[in-house]
Amino acid sequence: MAFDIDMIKGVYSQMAERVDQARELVGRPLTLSEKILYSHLWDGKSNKAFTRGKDYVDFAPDRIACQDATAQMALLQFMQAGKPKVAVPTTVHCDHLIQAKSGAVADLKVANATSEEVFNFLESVSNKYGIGFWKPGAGIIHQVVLENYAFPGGMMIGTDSHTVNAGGLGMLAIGVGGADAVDVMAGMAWELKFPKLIGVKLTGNISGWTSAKDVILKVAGILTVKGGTGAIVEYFGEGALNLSCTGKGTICNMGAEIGATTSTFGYDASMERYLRATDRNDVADAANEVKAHLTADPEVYAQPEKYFDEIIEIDLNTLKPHLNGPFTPDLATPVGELGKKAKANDWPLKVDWGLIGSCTNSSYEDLTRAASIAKQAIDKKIKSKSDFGINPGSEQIRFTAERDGLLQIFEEVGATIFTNACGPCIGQWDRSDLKGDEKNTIVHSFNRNFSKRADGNPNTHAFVGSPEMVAAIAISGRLDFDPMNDTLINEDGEAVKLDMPLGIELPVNGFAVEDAGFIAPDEDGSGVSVKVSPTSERLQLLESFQPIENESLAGAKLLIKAQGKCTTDHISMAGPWLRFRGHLDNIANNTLIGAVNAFNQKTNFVKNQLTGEYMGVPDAQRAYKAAGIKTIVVGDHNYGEGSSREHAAMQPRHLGVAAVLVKSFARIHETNLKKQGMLGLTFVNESDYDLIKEDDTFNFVDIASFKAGQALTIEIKHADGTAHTIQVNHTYNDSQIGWFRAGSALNVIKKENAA
Ligand code: MIC
Ligand code: SF4
Repeated sequence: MAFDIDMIKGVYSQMAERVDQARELVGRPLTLSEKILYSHLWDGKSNKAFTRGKDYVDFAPDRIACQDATAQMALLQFMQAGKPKVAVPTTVHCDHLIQAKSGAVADLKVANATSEEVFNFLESVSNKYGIGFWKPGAGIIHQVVLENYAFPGGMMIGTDSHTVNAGGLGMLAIGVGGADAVDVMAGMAWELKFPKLIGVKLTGNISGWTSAKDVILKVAGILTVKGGTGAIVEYFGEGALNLSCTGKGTICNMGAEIGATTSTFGYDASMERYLRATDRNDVADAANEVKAHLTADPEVYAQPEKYFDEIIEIDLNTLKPHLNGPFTPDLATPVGELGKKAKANDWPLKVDWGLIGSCTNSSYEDLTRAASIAKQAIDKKIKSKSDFGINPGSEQIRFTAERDGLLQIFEEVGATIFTNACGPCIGQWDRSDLKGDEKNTIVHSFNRNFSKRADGNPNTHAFVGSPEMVAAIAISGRLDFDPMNDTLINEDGEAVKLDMPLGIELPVNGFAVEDAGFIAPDEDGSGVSVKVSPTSERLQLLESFQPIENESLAGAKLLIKAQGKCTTDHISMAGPWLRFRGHLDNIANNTLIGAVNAFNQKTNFVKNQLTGEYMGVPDAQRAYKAAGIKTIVVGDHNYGEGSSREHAAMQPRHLGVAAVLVKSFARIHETNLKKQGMLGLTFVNESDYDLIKEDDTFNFVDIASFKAGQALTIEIKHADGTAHTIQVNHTYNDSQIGWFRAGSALNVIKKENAA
């Protein structure tokens, strides 16, 4: 039986009425995305047809998922909200804090010891507030959610950008910062700008070496890392029907890499099969009863150009396998063409590691397809030239894969089976084959490949591909290997070719597991005490942020002008810093250390305007803070791309940064800044970015009349006595301006609860 089946049935029981009403209001057939959005309005019934990309709308998500690295801050905030229990079903998953080193058993033991305090904290807070707890080793949040909680037509938010994975099961699942999750946990509405809609029509059929992963690698190449911003991507067409449910999950998962709010697919037979295979006949039966509402109206897919803001068509018959990278997930290259490109760009051709796993590609089907390649290597006597690492997506997948002999195949080619956790995907990887920062190449089936992400080495060139392609490339040891055309020399000196991969969608003998790793909360958790040691270096209770007063903004200094890509990994690095995710002051010591200073092209080396000295960004910022001077951060396009981590907003806020002024923002990060009571601003004229000099001081001329829909004016004073006055845009609505005035959104909740 499924978790929370009554909640799911409740959603379905209202769906018909709400969808019909919305259709009438909008006056035309509806896309699936619109059906889910309109059936999850906070006010219940809709009374207005919303304008996409413009109207802020209050929604009522059905559930929340958090992972250990973001849950700490989310729950520390929730603890301040003064509520006895979470208002909607919520789960916490321990997956980010487990380092991959020697193998699952040993690594898990080490993680349980080193992060004991954090895991205990999360378990006890979960128990106290009625939150389901998935312990370390249970699996990666998004696979566990897909296996247990996702349901067609539902709406979920999660404190992780890849929450969107659940679109594979026909949900609208959206990544948010912890403060957004706290609103919903506290029984309040969740606000989102009504998204634009991108339709992706899939024609033909996937076959051979091409896989679901290649669909999203291709889409990423078309839309780039910011092309999906503010939009939901809805996939449809005969090609969609022929993809497995977990394959759809892979496609939706990596929608985070194009900045999309989320991605989804209409309910179909593949989803029904998956629900039944994961012991949720009850959900499948309930979904079947409201089937028509769990996909778009037929007119929409017949003439998509009339209903979507943008249409992309991909012919799966001709789609080639891709490898994307290095350093950005949208640099898409068909496999056969990569050798030339690598040589031209001086990317190392020798591949040192192949890593299979991550929330994106760690399903049973993924493991079978990759294993079918590994098995050929054994049978055809090809010795793997690279090291191999595997992270299964969940204990259920791992247990089943072991029973079915898949893990043994990987081990036979020399792979290390790591814990069912994020591992190298989030820099939790003790990589021992490199001495220093050598230039090298790795291939993986993850979603992100930003600089330093997997191993902290800026010279590691990481390429993203499907698990089976990763297996083939790793076995060959060469980035320019094309398994569809090239041969490999085996141990007998013969030239042999790899046959195309074969996968098994769902285990023939069903899934099995002994201990899935779930701990249900107490019915009444009021007696549970949550302790945070005042001397802990891992956890710190939060103090309310003080509002940023208008006067304090006069004479604000430039902290850093960041150049080029500035993702949340650059603003608040993961890897070794994950250990401080529950301690704001300690993690603030990594603030913006990865951002490139536009004035000297160095990282973590900025001028402290008070002394003229160059120093690390956090050090300079702490000096401004001590002097009571507010600062601003200037950035390029898509600032804050990547993760949902609100640390990227809370740390600068904690250290006294008042405003972030950029060419454009990634959605989640912009909201996170607003939630924490900061100013997130964009240049009206992008070229004004070039006006900013190293010694600049800023005056927020008209901040006293900060209003929705009205640009602000900033005076930039240069050291030579000259000045410029520029206009900056913002997207704050009235209640978000209220957060700024109160110091944070949480301060507003606290005030309301106290009243
Ligand atoms: C990621 O993939 O970058 C993470 C780590 O899962 C993040 C969340 C985090 O920073 O904890 C995400 O994608 O939101
Ligand atoms: Fe974990 Fe990587 Fe997925 Fe983020 S993208 S949830 S780090 S597996």
